Amino acid sequence: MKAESKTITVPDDFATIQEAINAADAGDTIFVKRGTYVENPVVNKSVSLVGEDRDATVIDVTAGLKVQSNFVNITGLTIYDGYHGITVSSNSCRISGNKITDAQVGIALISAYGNVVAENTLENIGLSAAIQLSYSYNNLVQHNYISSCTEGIQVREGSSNNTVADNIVSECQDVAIRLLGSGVGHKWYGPDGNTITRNNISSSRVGTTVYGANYNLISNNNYVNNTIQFSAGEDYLLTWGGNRSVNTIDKNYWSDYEGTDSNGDGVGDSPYVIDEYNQDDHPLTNPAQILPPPFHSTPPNATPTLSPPIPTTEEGYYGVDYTPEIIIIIVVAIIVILSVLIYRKRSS
Ligand SMILES: [Ca+2]
Repeated sequence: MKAESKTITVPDDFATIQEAINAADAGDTIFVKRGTYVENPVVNKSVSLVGEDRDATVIDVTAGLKVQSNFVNITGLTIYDGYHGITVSSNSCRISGNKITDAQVGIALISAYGNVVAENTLENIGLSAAIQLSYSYNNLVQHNYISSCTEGIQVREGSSNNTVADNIVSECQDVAIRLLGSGVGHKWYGPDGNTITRNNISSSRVGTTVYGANYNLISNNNYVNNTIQFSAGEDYLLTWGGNRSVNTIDKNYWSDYEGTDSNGDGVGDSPYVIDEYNQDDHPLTNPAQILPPPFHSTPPNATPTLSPPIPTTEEGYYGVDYTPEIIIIIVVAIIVILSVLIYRKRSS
C-alpha cells in the first residue's frame, strides 16, 4: 500500500536538498526554507521542490540542478552561479516561478517532452541561451521574463511542436529568439513545426534568426527596436547543400514598419520585407497583445502543498484561461436550442 504523500522541510528535516530528495517518495513535496544552499541537486523522483521565497531561497550551484524524473515540479527558487541553471531531461515537468541568474545556460530541455517552463525570470545568462530546447517536443515556454542575456530562447535541433508564447525578451547581446538546426552526419535536424507567438522581443542585437528551420509559425510577436529585427541569413547553410528555410512569418508588429494602413484595420497596406525570400504580408500597425500570466508571476510565500505536481499539457494550461468562456458559450447555445424547440412546438 502506498503511503500518503508528505512534506519534507529543508533544513529542518534534512540539511541539504539532496538528502531530502533521497528520503522522499514519489508525490512528496520538498519545502525549502529561506537560505542559501550550496549544492547541485539531482531530482530523480517525481517530487515537488518548492522554495519558501523565490528571492531568498537560493541554490548556489556549479553544474546546476538536474531534473531526471517525470512529473517534477520546481518552483519558488533562485538558482545562481552555475554552468546550467536547470536541466530537464524528462517529461511532464513544470518549472515555474523561479529566478535564474549568472549561469551559462539558464534552463536547458534536452530530449524532454510535454514540459511547462513558465513565469521564470532569467537575467545575466552568458555564453549560451536563457532557455534552450534540444531534441525536445510538445513543450510550452510561456510568460518568462528574460533580460540582459547573451541569447534569449533557442529552439534547437530536433525540437518540434513546441510553443513559445507570451515571453518578454529584451536586451539580449546577441539573438532574442533563435531557431537553429544542425547537421549530424548526413542528416539535418531542424527545429520544425514550432509556434512562436505573442512574444515581446525588444532592444536586442537581433530579434529572431532562423537557420535550417522549417514550417515554424512566427506570428503576433512584437519586434521593437532590435538592431536587426529578423535575420534569415543562411548563405553558409546553402553552400553546404542545404535548402533555404520556409516558415510562416505573419501578422507581427515591427517597430520600424514604415507603411500605411489606409483602411485602418490594424494591418499595414504593404508587406514588411525582411529579405528577398522572407516577408510579413500582414504587418500589424499596433503591438500585439501579450497575455498576462494566469497565476502569480512570483509564487506566493508558500505554505507547503501536499498536492503532487500537476502534469500540465498545453491544452490544459490554456483550458484554465478559457474554461469560463467555453461554459458561457455552451450555456448560451443550450438556451438558443431550447428556445428554437419551444418556438417550433408552439407554432406547430
Ligand atoms: Ca489595412
